[in-house]
Amino acid sequence: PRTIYLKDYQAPDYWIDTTHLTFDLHEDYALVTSVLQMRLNGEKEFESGTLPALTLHGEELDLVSLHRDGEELEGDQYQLAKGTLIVSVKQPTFELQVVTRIRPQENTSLEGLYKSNGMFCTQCEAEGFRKITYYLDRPDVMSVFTTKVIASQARYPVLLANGNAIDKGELENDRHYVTWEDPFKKPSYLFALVAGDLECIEDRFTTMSGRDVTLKIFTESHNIHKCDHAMVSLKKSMRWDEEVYGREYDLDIFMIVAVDHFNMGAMENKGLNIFNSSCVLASPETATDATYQRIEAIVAHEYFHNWSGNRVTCRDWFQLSLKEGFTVFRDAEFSADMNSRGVKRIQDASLLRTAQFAEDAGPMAHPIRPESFIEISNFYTLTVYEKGCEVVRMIHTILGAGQFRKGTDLYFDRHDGEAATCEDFVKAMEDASGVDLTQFRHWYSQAGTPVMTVTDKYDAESGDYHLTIAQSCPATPGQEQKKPFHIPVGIALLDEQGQLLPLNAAGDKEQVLSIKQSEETFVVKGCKSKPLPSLLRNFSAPVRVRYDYSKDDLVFLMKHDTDSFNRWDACQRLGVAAIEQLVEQPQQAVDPQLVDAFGAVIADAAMDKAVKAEMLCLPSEASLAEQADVIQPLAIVAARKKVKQAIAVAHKDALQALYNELNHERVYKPEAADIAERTLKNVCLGYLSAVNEAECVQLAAKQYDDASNMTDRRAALGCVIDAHYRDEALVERLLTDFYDRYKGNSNVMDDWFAVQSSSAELGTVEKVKALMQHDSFDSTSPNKLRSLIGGFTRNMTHFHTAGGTGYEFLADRVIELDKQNPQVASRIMTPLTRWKKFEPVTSGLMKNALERIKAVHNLSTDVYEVVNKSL
Ligand code: HT7
Ligand code: ZN
Repeated sequence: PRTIYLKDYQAPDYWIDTTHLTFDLHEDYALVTSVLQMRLNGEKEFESGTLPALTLHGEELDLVSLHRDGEELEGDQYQLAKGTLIVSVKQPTFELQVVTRIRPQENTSLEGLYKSNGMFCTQCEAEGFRKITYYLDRPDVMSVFTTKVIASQARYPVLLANGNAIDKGELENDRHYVTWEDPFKKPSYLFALVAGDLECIEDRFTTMSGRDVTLKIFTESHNIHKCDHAMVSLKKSMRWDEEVYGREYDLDIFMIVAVDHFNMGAMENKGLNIFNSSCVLASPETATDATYQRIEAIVAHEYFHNWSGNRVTCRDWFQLSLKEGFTVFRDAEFSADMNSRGVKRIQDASLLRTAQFAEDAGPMAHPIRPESFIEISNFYTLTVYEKGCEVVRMIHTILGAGQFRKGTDLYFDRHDGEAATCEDFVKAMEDASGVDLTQFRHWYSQAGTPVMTVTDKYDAESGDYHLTIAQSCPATPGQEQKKPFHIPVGIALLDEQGQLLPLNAAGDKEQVLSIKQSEETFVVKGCKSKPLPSLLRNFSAPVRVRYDYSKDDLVFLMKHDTDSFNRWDACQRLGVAAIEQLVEQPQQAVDPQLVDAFGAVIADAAMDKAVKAEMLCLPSEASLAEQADVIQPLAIVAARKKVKQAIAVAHKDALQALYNELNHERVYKPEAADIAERTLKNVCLGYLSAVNEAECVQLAAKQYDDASNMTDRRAALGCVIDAHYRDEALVERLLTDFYDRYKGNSNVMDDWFAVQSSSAELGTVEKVKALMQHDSFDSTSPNKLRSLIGGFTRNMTHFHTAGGTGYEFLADRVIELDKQNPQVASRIMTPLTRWKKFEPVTSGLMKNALERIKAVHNLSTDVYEVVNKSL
């Protein structure tokens, strides 16, 4: 496999002004006719008098015929080489007609045109369009598309593609057609087609300039009652993008289609978003609060791409974070405005610190704008998306909201209808604000998580307080030395009463420092006693902070800090310290200071319930593993469990009282205040089920039986499964009951598999193997694979079980799956790539599993890249 480098980027030799596609869909094949108006790229220099050959991308295609300006081409005028069709050219502008035959029914990779539950659908990002027809399948080639879809009327009454429907009619043999025209130029990765027996809900939206837009959400008829939340979310997103970014929708119709077999969450195809059904469908009985919020966020994300991604797209795939990082930032701000801002920040920072920091410290570490790749699908990463979002957020913090908005306006105006780069985005920000972002650009080119080491000194005589911030960044593959970053660091100082001190002559009590040197000192005058610093407030930069907080300091911050992120972070630090202590010395007692501090949080009636629920969650096993120098999986599980049990036993009465207070019946609404109450109630239930008493597990069972919504039922099921007091008959009863209730609902069944495979109590490798044989398991469904196999890889107890059987099992699945769906195979093996961080015996077993994968012939580029970079 070939490595592709950013530095080698070259503009294309030809443009495609218009693309006319005709899809003739049949049960065992599809015929695709593509008519392209081609034009030489006049801005490039070619040897005088010659026209370069046209090299089109194409994979897994049967070429049926090829015409240039109406003339059928013979074998000496074109060449089929691996992955390309090379055509000789006679004129600078010409028409090319290509007819290909493809087999969507046999397409298990879910890239290109494929079938899911009997319907045809497409996934073209990043390089799937080349599995449909020969094309310049690169994002800088933008074309105006017209698409005619022909299929059986009885089997596929609904025929959709991008843009507006301009023609439809009936044909012989019960066939019909619809023609769609998308007036906006777009790259091939935004192409979409759907043909199926679908129903839709319909609504309307009036844009800020008064245009009327039709909104439709399509799904199989049995799910039609589960689309309302997605529709409400869509309308909220459309209004928000007008109000916050001044961006208006541009077509007459916006459609969403839910499909069951999908490699990722959703796809922003122009005017025709295709969604994993798990990211659209919700009803109170079948979806949890978390699912409701996820749907709202993903609907918004894909809708926001209409500007950040579609109207302004990416020049090449190295610029992926240009659209993804920016759009994640947009959807995060939207969710913060719709729900609890503080909690959204905690959740996002927590994901970043747990999973993205791990990626940045692993063998696949890359900058948000990678410099090379073998397989672009491997670079749809937490780094490109979530760290990319943090980089945009830092620009927002440095510029301020007003200047940032001027920057985005300029960016959209300047590059509308173009394929842009990350550099274009930063330049627009600079030009609009006058702020120099020269040094800030290192965030785009350097990988790794910077470490900020903070020390301080107080001079009682002068009242001067010195805060020194030093930064460094660990080496990452291919990048030994790093230049200092421009880091915005939010700070405040707390006095002995917990009040915020003025930081400067203007009396500001909070400030964002712009740290640019390897070491900088910041002085605050007039402090009557040594203040306590609150650092990196609101998680103002994606860095690790090292400051020697005592436990008393952390307890103080938990109580007094006005920044909810830092209150939560203090709680996490205290939890990490207590658990790490037990990892090293398992016989020791649980830190009583931690137990008391958690008791104070439980008792704090004034605290925001949503934040309180977050604060009461101990650091996850994954986050503890990320922070460990050497991961000892079973010791982490045992230590965390011991701490949870100690808190639960010490505060059982208070937890029970809080649970009772919150446990009242009401009509289900996925609104912030209600979600906060349910979350906190279920956190209490989680602690209570860590108490080794029958009445505690009975309480969870009662909640399960009485539940009127999925949030409460699912939480209770998890509590019973992992309860300290073991009642295996009850576990069995509830798992069977859950199955019987929801077996007709594929998305809920995903969770039924995940709750078992990820359980420390149930999820043995034997159990997972048995579940793979279950009637409801479908090995062609990425959702099922992610639930069952992915759930198992997150199961620290059994995945890392002695002897390495968990690793062997995963290696077998990766090898098997690679032939069927390389994208899912390569993602699912991620946990093995972290082998170097584990204690030696475990590490060796993980490495063996990777070596076994590496030895397989004909690996996909996806798995090849990950396995080779990991070893
Ligand atoms: N832009 C979309 C990316 C995506 C994707 C990438 C590779 C393979 C399958 C895929 N499905 C969707 C999703 C997004 O970020 O909005
Ligand atoms: Zn996206």
